[in-house]
Amino acid sequence: MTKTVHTTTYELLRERGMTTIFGNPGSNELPFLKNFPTDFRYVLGLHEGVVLGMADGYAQATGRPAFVNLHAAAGTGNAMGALTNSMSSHSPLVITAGQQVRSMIGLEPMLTNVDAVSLPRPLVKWSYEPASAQDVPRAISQAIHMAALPPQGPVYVSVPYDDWDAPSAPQSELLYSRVVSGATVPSTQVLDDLADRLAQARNPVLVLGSDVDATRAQPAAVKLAEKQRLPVWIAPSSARCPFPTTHPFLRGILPAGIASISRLLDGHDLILVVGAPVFRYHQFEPGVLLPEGAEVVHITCDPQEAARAPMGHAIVADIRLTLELIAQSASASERPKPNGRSAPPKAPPSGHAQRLAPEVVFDVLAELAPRDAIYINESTSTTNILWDRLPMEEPGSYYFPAAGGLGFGIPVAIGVQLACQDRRVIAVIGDGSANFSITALWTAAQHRVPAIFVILKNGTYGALRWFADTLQVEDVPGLDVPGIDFCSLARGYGVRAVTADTEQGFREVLTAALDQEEPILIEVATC
Ligand code: TZD
Ligand code: CA
Repeated sequence: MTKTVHTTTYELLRERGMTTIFGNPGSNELPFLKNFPTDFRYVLGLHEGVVLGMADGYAQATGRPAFVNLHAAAGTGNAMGALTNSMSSHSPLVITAGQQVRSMIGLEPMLTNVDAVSLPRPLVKWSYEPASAQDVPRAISQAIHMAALPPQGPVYVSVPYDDWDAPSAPQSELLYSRVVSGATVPSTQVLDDLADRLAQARNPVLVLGSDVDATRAQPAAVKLAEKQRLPVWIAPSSARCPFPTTHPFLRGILPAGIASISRLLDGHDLILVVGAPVFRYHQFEPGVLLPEGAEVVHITCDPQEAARAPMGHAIVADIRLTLELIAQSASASERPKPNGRSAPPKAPPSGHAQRLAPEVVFDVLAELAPRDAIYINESTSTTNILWDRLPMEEPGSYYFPAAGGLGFGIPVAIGVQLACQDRRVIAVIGDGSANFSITALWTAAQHRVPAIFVILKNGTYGALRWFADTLQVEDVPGLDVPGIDFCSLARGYGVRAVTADTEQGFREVLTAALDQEEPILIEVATC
């Protein structure tokens, strides 16, 4: 019997280990989802931003492509805010969307994805609508390889819904076991040249970014830093934790302004940036791009990152393999051991009653959470406090929205927790950010995903107040978010919820939460 496009596609996904589908269905997707195989799992998100966020967390935590199924143009549109982060974090996502039947697309009936291929651009690496039904399994196979090839990233395939019952192309099973490898290392000459520069540098420094964590290259980074006695900075706006935060050589996270970065890197003659853009700036701070006498060498998996940097030399290569080679061949340096950072200032006493200083929240987390806890950060005004205070030593311990798009925290925590069942996931989320994807709580409840959601409730868009100050703009409307009861919202979606407004209270609810195997939301009043 001839196989259908439907059967072949599910076999392909099964062979690829992609048996979890993150989605939100519509009429165009029902023919794909029919007779859903029992060895597959469908994770329903109630809004496509949530669907994409959950898949993003799952993809980042597993390092492998995650499968997403969205509803036509409307569902894709809802997912695109989250897609800004996925593109920047190099998250491997195979995003599919149902299209109207082929014979009607031109008539633009309801829920047509008009110009489907253009819609998700520029937030995907590759976008496609197969020219025939028979090409669908091959196109999905191409999408999986495109997502996984360096630099990893999201891809998009639009599939007309009458394609699924069509017979598949002969020998489609040849797709199942294809191996497409893309990891490359620099030539020996490039590596030797870099080793020489490092050995000869008077005062080199290492700046590490998210892709060091994404490729599990921390051990190589630690080995290189220790052998060459390099002080280490975490790259500005880093979306993952590339180096143990308790390591004595760590200086901290670089700020995201041109002038501040140059000030902090002043005095270094060689700045080796690995696994990050040069640089991911945020606030506009005019100044010199590079301190006097400094040279940048940039190792990245992303040709666009390499090409668009305004300074330095770049090497496009696999981050882990390259770092391992450099660490292996590096000589043991006689330079003095670098100074790390000093202990963070003591947490300020909680001023007025019933509100905690954010420092206290992070100190309590640092003390009570398991050492290998995974943190999701979407509390925008407390990011530096987090980096100062949380011990993060294991790979895959930290996730932050790489392009700054909010709505990340709750769904990404769920996706990461689904991927890492033996570690505790703790999401620290601002009371502004939480609303962009609050419906994700429902999925956490339905799948009993035991993530802990800590909502820092200061009643305002704190980061924007800081920005308003920096930009010297006054009387801006729309910066406060009073009157939201997160415990009621959580309970409405089926998630247990408690409040904490004293340090002791927070200790107690966190201890209890860490004992539970179900999701919980903790609303903490902060100043
Ligand atoms: N919308 C989206 C999708 N992404 C954004 N980044 C913003 C709006 C703008 N924005 C920021 O960049 S930070 C922020 C907003 C609204 C405030 C977040 O408030 P919060 O955290 O309560 O989550 P803080 O700690 O009070 O800043
Ligand atoms: Ca807030």
